[in-house]
Amino acid sequence: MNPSREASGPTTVVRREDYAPPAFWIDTVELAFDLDPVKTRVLNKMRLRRNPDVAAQALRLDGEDLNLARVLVNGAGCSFKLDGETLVLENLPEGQDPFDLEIFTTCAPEKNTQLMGLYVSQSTFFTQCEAEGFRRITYFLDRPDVMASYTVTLRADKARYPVLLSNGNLVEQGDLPDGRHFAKWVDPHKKPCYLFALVAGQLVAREQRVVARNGREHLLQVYVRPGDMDKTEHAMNSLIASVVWDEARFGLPLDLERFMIVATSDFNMGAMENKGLNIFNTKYVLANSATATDTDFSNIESVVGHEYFHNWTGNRVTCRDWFQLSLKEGLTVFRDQEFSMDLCAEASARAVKRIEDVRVLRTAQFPEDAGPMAHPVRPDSYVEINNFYTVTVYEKGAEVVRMMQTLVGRAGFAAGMKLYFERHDGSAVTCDDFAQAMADANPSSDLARLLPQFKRWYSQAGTPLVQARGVYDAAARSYTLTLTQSCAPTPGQAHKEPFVIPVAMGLLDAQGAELPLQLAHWSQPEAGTRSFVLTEAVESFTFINLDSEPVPSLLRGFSAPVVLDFDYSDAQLLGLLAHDSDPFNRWEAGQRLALRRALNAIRADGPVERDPLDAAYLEAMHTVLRHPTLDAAFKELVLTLPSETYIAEQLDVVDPQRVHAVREAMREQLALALHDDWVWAYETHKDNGAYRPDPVSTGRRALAGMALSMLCLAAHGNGDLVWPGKAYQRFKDAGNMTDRFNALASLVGSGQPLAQDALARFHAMFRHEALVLDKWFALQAGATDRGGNVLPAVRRLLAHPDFHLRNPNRARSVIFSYCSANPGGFHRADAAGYTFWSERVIELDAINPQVAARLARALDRWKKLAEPYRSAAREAIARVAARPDLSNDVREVVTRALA
Ligand code: 0A1
Ligand code: ZN
Repeated sequence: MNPSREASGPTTVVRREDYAPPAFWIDTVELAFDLDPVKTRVLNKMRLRRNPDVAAQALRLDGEDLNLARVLVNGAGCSFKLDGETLVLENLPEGQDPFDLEIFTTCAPEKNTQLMGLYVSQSTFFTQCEAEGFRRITYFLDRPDVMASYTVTLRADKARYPVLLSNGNLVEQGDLPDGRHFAKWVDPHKKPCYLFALVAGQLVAREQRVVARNGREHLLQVYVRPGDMDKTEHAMNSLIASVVWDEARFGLPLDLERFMIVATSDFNMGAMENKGLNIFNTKYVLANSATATDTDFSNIESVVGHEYFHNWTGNRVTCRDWFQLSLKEGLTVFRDQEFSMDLCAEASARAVKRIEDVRVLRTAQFPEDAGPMAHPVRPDSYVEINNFYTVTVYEKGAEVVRMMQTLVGRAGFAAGMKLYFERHDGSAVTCDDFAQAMADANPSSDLARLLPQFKRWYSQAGTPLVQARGVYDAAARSYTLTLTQSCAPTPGQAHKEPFVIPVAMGLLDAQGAELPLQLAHWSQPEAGTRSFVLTEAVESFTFINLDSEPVPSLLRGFSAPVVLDFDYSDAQLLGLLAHDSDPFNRWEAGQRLALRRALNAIRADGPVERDPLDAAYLEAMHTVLRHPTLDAAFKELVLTLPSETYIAEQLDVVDPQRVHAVREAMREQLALALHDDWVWAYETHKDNGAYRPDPVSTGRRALAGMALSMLCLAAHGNGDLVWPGKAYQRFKDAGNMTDRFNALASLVGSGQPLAQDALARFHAMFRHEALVLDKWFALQAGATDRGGNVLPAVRRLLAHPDFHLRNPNRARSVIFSYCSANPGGFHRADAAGYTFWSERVIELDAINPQVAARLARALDRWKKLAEPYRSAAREAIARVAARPDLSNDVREVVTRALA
């Protein structure tokens, strides 16, 4: 059992309103490490001083899982005590003079399976300190508003750990007796301890020197294990593009001589922005065309960008406390989204990126906002901060920043960023400080005018619902649009005040042509998309000079993170799908049409209809698929049905098996009814020549892959052997991983007998490529359930020699792919899926609470389930909650689920 767990006592709730500045500042830190997997020795020499603004009190230093050997104050022994794991020093020198505190501790990196603090992965040392991991390395004021200058000396066996890295600049290195060596690093920037990092091991680096606009030269490095060098080019290119973009778009230069990325295969999250020494999950670094898919390539670009952009938004200006997490995360996600969009050469590719981002928000964040873990973008309290690295803080936080940009314009937003850095560079601030800088830089904007109300996006949880109603007055030639906003209660927030909701919109005539907009008080009409700001619970807008009833295209580009309800007729949606000038709403119209059909079939009495789709819908999909000018990526998005998770969210009571059956029936019908179109789509999109991960060829591969999976699905229905044979051939001959994996997935997804052989071959081909094996596991655990066959397969996968529960990527590839991404396989009437879930949560919790707590969230929405699922899910959660030895992480999740 984890020793920190027994000592931790009753869980404490941390509240935002309790924030108090630290009683001491730490100005400098000198750390010396003698690295050893079994017992690493850490000497921590700090220079501290009392915070003159805070009443004199004892110094309380955070610690976790440390062995304390010695404490010296100004070089002499002193009295101290341990309060739980907190080191308390009461008799420190009085007055304002700085004093030295020296603490000597040891820790056991090899035993660190939580992957927080200092740990070992494949014989290499890594650290992870955000949010509260530094206290597992040494005693410290482990809070982001304490910013210090760091000097770090690493000592280790030279043969086993030839590369020794930490933040900042390498100032000295050399050999030591007994085959050991050392390296000394000085970080020129002050930082909070969560940005500290070290790495030591056998690594090689791809290097690139770049010259910034001001003529300064920088060294960029991507460190990996020696066999992985051939998979680093894309990450390096993404890094270079990030450096260039941040300077061009926001005038933010790289402020370091050296910027390093290091990849590790054992990592709880995607990556970490440690100052000058980013540590990445291998999944977001390593890629070549043979092992990585287009999705991998694009994720790498985003994550490399994301971590790099944190260098300003997060590191130069950091968070005062962890409640402000979205200050850096929401803003940095917004920045990485903009970066990826700006890298698109074509406007249509920008729209595709926007649709993909919104899809993530709606399938992951909207359910979070409606479930037991709902919290504001800036939470009010937490038990375990690790549980608040959420889609709300990240993705909804990014939407809040995006709305600010909508309200002040692109240039105004850049001005706001400039003012933010002028005011706050080098300090630890709050979400209010960011919003204030944006407003102050744009004094005549709607944002400045509405700032206090706008900030409700930070304080109120829940997804607002905007109901729109339109009335056409033929005599007056006017159209009155009435918008009503509301927001359902969330835990701890029964009542919500109205939000500031930017509504970008246009009006279309019956033929789909864009109409000029003219509000009654406007002297002349204006063409194209216009943004209106909804601030009241109910507001009406009257448009004039309209000869017939228009079709409104509302919330263009998804201008606010809300649910929009408008009673469109099928004909209106078909018109929007065919003609809307806004690609987002064009896609949205197709999704609404599909969703309506899915919900009708789910709500109907009796067994699931075989053919839930009507001729009009199928004809519309045929037209999109064959459209001469739409690009392939967009077609693939339109033809993809809303996910089971998204469909389920629209229902008050969810029978997951019925949702699954209906969606599968729709898919099969699409496959059969558009058979000839799929053949055409496959044949005309399948070959792209040499592999390039650009948006156009990525889109072509996506559409070809979808076509192949539809053709295999159709074959499953009609006994055809040709297409499974072609898919198998494609699987064997493919020139890149995207095509190979799509072919394999087509066989597996349609339950073809050839799938087993293909899976075996795939495993044999890639048995030494961990990230590819993750895909192999995930594909099987996420496969379409046929008669309950997935769970037994998943249990067999757990017993596979390549399955390692301790490796988070591998655990996710099997367990999460099943419990969180395969509703049809997971929600079983016999409750066996839930039993499996509870076993894994408990098992993982003893190893890695952070990963366990994420898994625990797979049953967040249990209250919506129909019987027998609902009672079975509650029992499974209660079984986990009954364990006396749970981590705070899992305890918080299951307690909230049962509340
Ligand atoms: N700040 C990182 C996310 C991150 C958070 C916690 C971690 O601990 C395991 C790791 C990474 C980001 O936003 O990329
Ligand atoms: Zn981040």
